[in-house]
Amino acid sequence: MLDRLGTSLKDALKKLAGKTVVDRAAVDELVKDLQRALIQADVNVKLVMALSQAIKTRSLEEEPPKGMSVREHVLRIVYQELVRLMGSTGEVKLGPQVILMAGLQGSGKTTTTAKLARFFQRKGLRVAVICGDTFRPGAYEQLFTLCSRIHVPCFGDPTDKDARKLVREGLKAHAGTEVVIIDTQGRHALEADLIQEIIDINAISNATHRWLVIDAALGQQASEQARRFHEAIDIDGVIITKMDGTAKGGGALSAVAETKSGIIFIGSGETIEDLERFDPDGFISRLLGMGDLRALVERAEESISEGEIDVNAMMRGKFTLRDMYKQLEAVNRMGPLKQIMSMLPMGNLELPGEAYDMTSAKMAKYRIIMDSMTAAELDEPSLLSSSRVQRIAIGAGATPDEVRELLKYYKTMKRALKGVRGGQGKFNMQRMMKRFGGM
Ligand SMILES: Nc1nc2c(ncn2[C@@H]2O[C@H](COP(=O)(O)OP(=O)(O)OP(=O)(O)O)[C@@H](O)[C@H]2O)c(=O)[nH]1
Ligand SMILES: [Mg+2]
Repeated sequence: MLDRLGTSLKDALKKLAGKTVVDRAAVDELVKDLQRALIQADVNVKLVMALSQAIKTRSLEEEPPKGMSVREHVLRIVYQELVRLMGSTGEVKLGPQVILMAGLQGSGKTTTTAKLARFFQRKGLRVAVICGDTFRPGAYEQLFTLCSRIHVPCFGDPTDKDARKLVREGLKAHAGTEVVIIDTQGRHALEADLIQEIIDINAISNATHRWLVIDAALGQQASEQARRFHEAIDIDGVIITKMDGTAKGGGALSAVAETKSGIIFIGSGETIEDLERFDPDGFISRLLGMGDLRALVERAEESISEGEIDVNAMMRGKFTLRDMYKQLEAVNRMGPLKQIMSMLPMGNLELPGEAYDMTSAKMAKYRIIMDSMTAAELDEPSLLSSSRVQRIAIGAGATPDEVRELLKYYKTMKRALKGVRGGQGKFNMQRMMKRFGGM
């Protein structure tokens, strides 16, 4: 979305490379590029002008800190001003809480409810959701389907038209669950009865948080919505969705930042994993191509914390299907390889397409197939006779060939690990896994 901004800034900053003094012409040129990119991203013109002025003044008047090149000096100022434009982030507590989701129709409330359930689940909290949407046809099925994939209980009743009652019952049903998320109905505009309903549900649920979901494609108009919902139920966090599908993301971000409602998460895709904690520093540093190692550390920590993969057993040559499953899970929790790469300083590095393939569709399929296996089979893959392969295929909605393909992949992995164990060359599996985990 703000990709173009990143690219044009990098080009502009290149022009400053090797310079010994900050000259007005170079800064002017850089600011002009920056303005063009920000306005294309739908950032409010007034904000853009204020930012341009600050960058110009500071670049020319502030003394570059000792040991800092002209390029670094300007880059630092551009970075600081952009971070300021993006505002601050709100706090997300990892404890018992009730979260009320609000937002207009199609903004992404239901999808985000499931993504948040996944987020808290990964942090080790028990999560449940309530479908408080009695307006949209199929609302309960949509939420139920998303949540059952991650084994999160979903309360609702598609035949009941009383959202207030559903919320009351849902809270009772989920009593004792640490995090309860309430999905609500959306309309194409802020109608009076919608506002009244959300006010009532807020009172009934005594919600700890009221989070507003906004579509990034709204651009600058996002501020109006943020303001109106804030007036009704005192929004304490905004989630901007569909950042992956619009060029106006900068507008939505800066407009919401200006209303002083903290942006807490960003939705960047349709899958349940496509939710990122919003962090202005990280966001801008990634945009400027400086890499965001912090975000990566967070993810890597989560993925390895369970310590599920017994590297030592693997080194001794014991590598079962269960180990492979855990491995795939770990990679899955880290998010698509492509996303991980973009967080690294060498974010532009191109990987061959096949490298990504294994992390997405196929990986999901393999996991489903392995879910149909018994514990004994996972521990002892040699048990897998052709009749068992047949049974597993049916259970997983796959073809026997797909099951055999997985077994072939498993054998290849096992052989590769044996090679590693044999100590051919300097490659050290344990060290590699550690590095992967410790990044
Ligand atoms: N690309 C992309 N699509 C998203 C994202 N978040 C949600 N969507 C899609 O947006 C559409 C609407 O999302 P929902 O979650 O149903 O929106 P909602 O706010 O619950 O809509 P109503 O229940 O009708 O008010 C769906 O097709 C989602 O898959 C995102 O971050 N990126
Ligand atoms: Mg919905």
